[in-house]
Amino acid sequence: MTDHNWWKKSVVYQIYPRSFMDSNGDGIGDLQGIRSKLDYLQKLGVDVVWLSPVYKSPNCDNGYDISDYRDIMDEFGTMADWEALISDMHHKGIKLVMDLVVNHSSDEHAWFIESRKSKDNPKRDYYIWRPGDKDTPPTDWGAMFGGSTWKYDELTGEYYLHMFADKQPDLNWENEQVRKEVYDMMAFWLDKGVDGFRMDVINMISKKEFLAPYEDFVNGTAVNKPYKPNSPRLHDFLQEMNREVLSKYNTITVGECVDINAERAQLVTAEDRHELNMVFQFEHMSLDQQPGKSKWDLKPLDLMDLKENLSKWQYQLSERGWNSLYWNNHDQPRIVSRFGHDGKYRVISAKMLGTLLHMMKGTPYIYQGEEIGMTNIKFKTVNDYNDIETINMYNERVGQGYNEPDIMASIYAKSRDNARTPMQWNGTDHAGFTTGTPWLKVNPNYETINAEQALKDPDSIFYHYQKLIRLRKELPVVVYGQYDLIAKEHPDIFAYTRTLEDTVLVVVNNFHDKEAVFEWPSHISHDDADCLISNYPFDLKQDLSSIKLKPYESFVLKCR
Ligand code: TEU
Ligand code: CA
Repeated sequence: MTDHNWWKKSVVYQIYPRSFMDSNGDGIGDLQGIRSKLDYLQKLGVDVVWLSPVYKSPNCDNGYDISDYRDIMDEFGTMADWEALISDMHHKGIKLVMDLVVNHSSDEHAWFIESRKSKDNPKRDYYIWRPGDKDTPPTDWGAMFGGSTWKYDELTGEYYLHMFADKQPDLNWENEQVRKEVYDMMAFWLDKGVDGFRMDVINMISKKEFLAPYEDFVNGTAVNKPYKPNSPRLHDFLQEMNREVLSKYNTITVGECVDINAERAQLVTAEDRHELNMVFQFEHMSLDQQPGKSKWDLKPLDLMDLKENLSKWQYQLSERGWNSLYWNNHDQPRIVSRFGHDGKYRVISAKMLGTLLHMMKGTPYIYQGEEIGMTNIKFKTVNDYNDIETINMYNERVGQGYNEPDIMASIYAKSRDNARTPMQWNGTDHAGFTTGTPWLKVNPNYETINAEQALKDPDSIFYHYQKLIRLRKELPVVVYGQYDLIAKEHPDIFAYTRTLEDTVLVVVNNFHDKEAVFEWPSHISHDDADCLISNYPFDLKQDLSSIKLKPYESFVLKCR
């Protein structure tokens, strides 16, 4: 019988292909490189790989600007390489999720090249065009990578909408033909064997509510509203996509949703609504920024905020809907540098963070290098950075008179390139990532932090993650158990229970670099407690009613 809920029991590993493994010495990771590392992924035990975009792209945003949705980027290889990759993966029992980037395309996509040509081009309406004079954009909306969301195109004297870079024009989802093109393209990949999609900023696709119709601009009566993601029409589009494509295949789907709250996420992921399996949401990723400001405006994390936030999502999606669990992706800084300790307690704190996340209810995602505790990067000058968001912010803030050290401090904490330095495979030149010159410099700590070293050390973060993945497979309570926050008021400890029938897991994490005392909850018996995983040797014979925790100590006890 086909198991349609396999994605609830799965662990996903994200690969950012440009930085994973280079097979031909041009300094850029590629498909054959990934193929050569499948044994490594199998050893870790992950079920699914999510591959960031590998389609044809001029790379203004490293593949998130697609110029042909049905072909492979030359730098990454050929369609034959891709076919060999998916075939090898399937033989090893690993599923493949592709990135679906359909809020926008590249301005070099054939559709946009046509759309630009004239106001009556058949593809004009594939994108969002509005009249306006050269100095006054149609709305005052700001783009995610700085500046206005509107770019004036001399050719026809109109503006097109781009929520991200100006080389990423937004597709017009109100156009039925556009939606059909997208669904056909999805079927093309599903028929080639892909097992699902991660959908880039999928909750931004609907703009109708906020943007006056074209005619009103022409008549001079246009009234726009401030743009917000999550328009109600999102659900219509997702249900249509499900009906037209997804329901015909056995897939895993995860929608990247910026600024979504738990109530709306529940609507997107409730099984009876037939939209998506889960969303990738960002609330916990904004707890270390100043409220109302941008991610570059730093603020230390307060553990109480994190406990409250992650618990809210656990409770809200406990019965209806499903969570994804993550600390990292290609847009976020490295978690051990961010919420852990990347000096003396690097290994211990990375294990603690892994346990804290993987014992929760939901589908965990591991981002390449997280399993060996890779850290943030500090390049000396902005010239060593590649990321468009980082560079645009730098220029904008220099223009606004910020001082250089403050800007660099923001970059060190939050630049997306923290996640994008090449994967550290071994202690040889360029971390064994390439024999050439890497497209982005390798983190100099590769001599001590690398996969080869991790595989040799039975106490490594790698084997800790391997064990966390195995526990999920062995114990239904990890997949299905009810979540409850305990030690709620403790300022240093993040602890919770997972309960399924008569099994209770007690998950205890000291989040800080000092000792703390965990008082055992009186409603749970620890008489036959068994330790499933820990980051220091755990003594079961000690008095469990009050446990003294070392810095970043973490353990999971199974009780009944
Ligand atoms: O990211 C969505 C997004 O909103 C990002 O701008 C995110 O908020 C930011 O990177 C955090 O600093 C997705 C992709 O994951 C990202 O890589 C792309 O650049 C973006 O969409 C446009 O496709
Ligand atoms: Ca290469």
